[in-house]
Order: sequence, then C-alpha cells, then structure tokens
Amino acid sequence: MAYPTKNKKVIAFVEESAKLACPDKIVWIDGSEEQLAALRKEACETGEMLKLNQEKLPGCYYHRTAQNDVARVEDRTFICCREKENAGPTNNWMDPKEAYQMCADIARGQMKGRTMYVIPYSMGLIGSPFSKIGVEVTDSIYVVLNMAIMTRVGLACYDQLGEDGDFVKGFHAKCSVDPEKRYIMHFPEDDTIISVNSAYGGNVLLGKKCFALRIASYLGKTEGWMAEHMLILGVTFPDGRKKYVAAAFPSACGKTNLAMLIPPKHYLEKGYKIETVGDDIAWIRVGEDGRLWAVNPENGFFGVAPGTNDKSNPNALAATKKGTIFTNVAIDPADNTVWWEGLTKPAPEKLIDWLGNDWTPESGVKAAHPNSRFTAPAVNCPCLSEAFNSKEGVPLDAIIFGGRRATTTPLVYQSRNWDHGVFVGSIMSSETTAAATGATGVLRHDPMAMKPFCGYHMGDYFAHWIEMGKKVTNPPKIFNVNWFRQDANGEFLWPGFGDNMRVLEWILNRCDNAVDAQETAIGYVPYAKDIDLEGLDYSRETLESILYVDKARWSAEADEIKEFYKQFGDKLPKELSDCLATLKANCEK
Ligand code: OXD
Ligand code: MN
Repeated sequence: MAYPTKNKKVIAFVEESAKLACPDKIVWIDGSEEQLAALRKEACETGEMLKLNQEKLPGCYYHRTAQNDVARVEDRTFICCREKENAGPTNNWMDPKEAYQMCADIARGQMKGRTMYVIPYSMGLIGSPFSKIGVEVTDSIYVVLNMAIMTRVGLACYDQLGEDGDFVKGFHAKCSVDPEKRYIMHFPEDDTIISVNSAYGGNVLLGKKCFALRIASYLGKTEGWMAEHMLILGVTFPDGRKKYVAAAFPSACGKTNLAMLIPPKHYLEKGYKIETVGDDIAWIRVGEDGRLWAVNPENGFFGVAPGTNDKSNPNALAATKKGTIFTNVAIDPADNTVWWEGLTKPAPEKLIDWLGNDWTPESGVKAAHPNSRFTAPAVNCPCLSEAFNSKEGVPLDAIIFGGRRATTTPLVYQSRNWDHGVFVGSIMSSETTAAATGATGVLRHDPMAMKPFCGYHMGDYFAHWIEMGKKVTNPPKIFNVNWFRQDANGEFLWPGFGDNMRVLEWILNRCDNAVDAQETAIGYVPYAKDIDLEGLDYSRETLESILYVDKARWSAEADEIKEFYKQFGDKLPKELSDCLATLKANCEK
C-alpha cells in the first residue's frame, strides 16, 4: 500500500488500528476540499448528514446524534496512567493494561463493513513551535468533517512529523453507541486517546477536550507550559492600546459570548473594540519578555446553539452562516434552515425537532437539544483577531475565572497576587450545565473550569500553576467574575452579554493601576461608582448588592473549601492552604 507519510509510527498505528477494528477500507484524509466534498456527498446519501438550504446557509449541513449520546460523559471518561495516585481524586482512573485490553475487546471487528479514515491534524498553526500534531483514526465521516473545521487537517502535518516524529494517537470507533460500553480513555504517558461507542463531539473530536486539554495539560506540566479551558480575547482602547485577556468558565457558561462580545453603544462610539482569539482553549507559555503568551490551538468554534441570537452573540451567529455543521438543533421545514430555543421569538409555527419529530410551540418539549451545537470555522467570525494566526499568540494582561453562582460570589473581584489568584481559580464552583450528562443546576467545585479536563492529579495541577507564577516576571493580574447572581425570585441581577464590557473595562483599568478598589475579605472589589452604567437602566443599589462581600456566607464557603481541599492531601500547595486560612481569618474579623 502507498502511504501518504513516511512516518513509521503513523503507519504502525494505522495498521494496528485496522488489524483490530477490521475496516473494509482505509481512507487517508488529505484535507483537500475535493475529498471533503465527496465525504459530505456520501454522508448525505447515507442520511448521516442533511444538506441545508444552500442559498441561505451555503456549505452548511445538519446531523443528529443518537438520543443517548448528546453530551460529554464525565463518568465514563478515564485517565489511565500507571499509578492511580497520579490521576488524582477528581478523575476516574483505570490501569492502562486493563483499559487497553477492555477497549480492544470492545473495538475488535467493529469497523467491519465500514471505512476507517485517518486524519492528520495540527493543534495550532502547522509548523509553529507551539503546535502539536495528532492523528485520529475514526469510522465516522461526521468526525472527519468536524475535525476539518475544528483543527488544521492536511498532509502538511506529516511533513512536520518527518520519518520519526511523535504525535498524539487517537482511536475512535463509533461501534453501536452503546452507553454501557462507552469509554473515553486517556493514556497521558503514551500520548494516546481511545474513544468507543459515542459520536458526540466532545467525546469524539479527539483534538479538542481529549488532546488539547487532558493530554496537553499533562504535557504542559512536564514541559513547563499550561493547557487551559479558556477563551482569549483582545480589547483595543480608543487610544490604540491593546490588551489581552484569557478567561476560564465551565462548559456552557458563556465563554463563546464573552469571547465575541459587542460593547455597548457608547463604548463603540468612543472606539473600543473586541477581538476574538479563541473561545474555549488556550495554550499558555512564558515568553522571552517574562510575560505569559497564549495561543488558541483550535481552528473553529464548537459552540452551544441555544441562546445564541443576534442580540446575545451576533458574531457567533454570523460565524454559523456558512461552512457550518449543526448538531441536534431543530430544522425549519419551511425553508430547510435551522432553529434553536432563543434564536427568534416567537418560535416558528412548525419545526422538526432534534429527534426528528414534528414540533409546534405547543409541543411542550424543546425543539433543539439544550446541548445542541454548531461547528463553525473560526475564519467566519467577523471579530476574529489577526492574532489568531500569529505563531507567538498574544501576551496576557489579565486572567479571569468565573462560575455560575446564584449567590455569594460578587460580580467581580481581583486577587491580591498570583498565588492568591491561583487560590481564586482553585475554589471556583459552578452549577452544572447540559454540556455533560447528569443533572443540571447542581453546584459543584470546578477548579479553573478544568475539573473534567485536567489529565493528572489536581493537586499537582495547582502546584504547576504556583510554579508557573515563579517563572513569569510580569504576570497577568487574576480576577474572578460572576455574571449569574440571582434575586430571591431567581431573576438574574446583572444583564450580562455586551454589558460585561463594563466589568472588563474595570478589570483592564486595574491592570493599569488606573482605578482604585476596596480591599475586602476575598480580594479587591470595585467601588460601585467605578463601573460605567451609562446607557443602562440599572440602579447603583443593585450594583452595590452584587458587589457586596457577605462575610458570613464567605466564612461558610471557607469551611466548605476546607472540606473540598482535604481530598488533595499533601499535594495541596501550602500557598493555597495559607490563602484559605487568610480567607477564614478575614471573614471572622
Ligand atoms: C465544550 C465543553 O464543548 O466544554 O467546549 O463541553
Ligand atoms: Mn469547553
């Protein structure tokens, strides 16, 4: 057989995968438009995808997953390192030998009658020293087409590898999407990922969560950099200054919206501008200038559709207008376009819901699945930063953490220094969302929004953050935000979306020491007068109420954090236990 690569390890990996899964045919993906077009055609012929209205949505397609396969499966996601201790208390662990054996037994012969596609891809610009190469084998055209949007796919990746270069191996077999045999397995010590019995993006687009977060966080720890669940955005000030921010939020908590924010009118009139570098993942390194520099390793957006509309996120909506794959949204049969809750009000009279059933507004069920997605090419985004294509990435002025908290956590506060900032990230908690299976709205700890994505012991991960702080001479300032405070009736107390610019402005002014703040038990909180409310029908009293630091609540929070921290034992860095003691003492003052 003629191979498109001389890399012996790639050839061996593909041959071994084929020997196990027994596909009828192997297709080596070259990334060409011609090949992708043929795959789209084939997927439409078999019903795997539907072609949408090509006048209104050129190059756009539709896909439904199985009803039982609509989100990441955290309970079936494992870190398979040799020592259980190294996976830590926040990950599922399986012995690698056992895991390889189990996956082999599940995948054996599962590609009979099917085609195995070999996808060479780069996380980050092909050829950049910060990028890394992966090869995913899969029996799903949907995966190939999504990977071609979300990553840089092409034969040039093999050139990067040469004859002997290493890459991250990804094996995906859809099998029968049996939820009882669904496993998303990571072997960080072998740069290997195995995913079986799923076809949902977060479980099968192996470049994304599996590689760019779980495997990469482990690589970052060993190589001295960081892989984080963070958006990256740039703010241009009226005087031309540019600042960059990375922000970590749990899944489906508005990262894509913040990354593409459109500032309120008077900010635009003054000349403020937001640019998007990334909406989900940041790879962060120490630059020669002693600052932290961030790149977005992805090439597209795998965004949550419901709630996206021309008010909440016109940039994301614009990004979905061409070359996009929609998954589990509803179809509007009137013109063969797509719809999801929140897209338009009122909803169309008749739709076909994500399960393929006829739907009307009276149906009493959601037309689109709450975790329905768009996979859109980044180049479509009207506010995409030029820095998206820069090899070095962007220097970070601020890091922001944020969760979905109805109470306690104020709209924004600043940490006292780097170590305290790491503490602030480590105590993040947030209500669960539909991005993962299981109950939604349950408050859980999600340190740095990495609970589902950290590929090793979370205590060692905290220590790595502390170490990184020692390497940067000019570290970004660290903040926490909470857009989700609610009143007693469950109404949100902050408008969010574009108005988050008002908070962003305060954050960036703090980075320039251009605005004072009040020191509180938890860190620096704005004076209400320093948050610009121009053009907003919003009272200073409400603002004060969501900036208020309630010491009694925080004292209880500190006790709860103490319990949470216990699981990390002596891996918990002393810097963090010291910060916790200070928090408790501050609350008792
Ligand atoms: C995502 C997620 O898809 O976090 O980005 O689940
Ligand atoms: Mn995410």
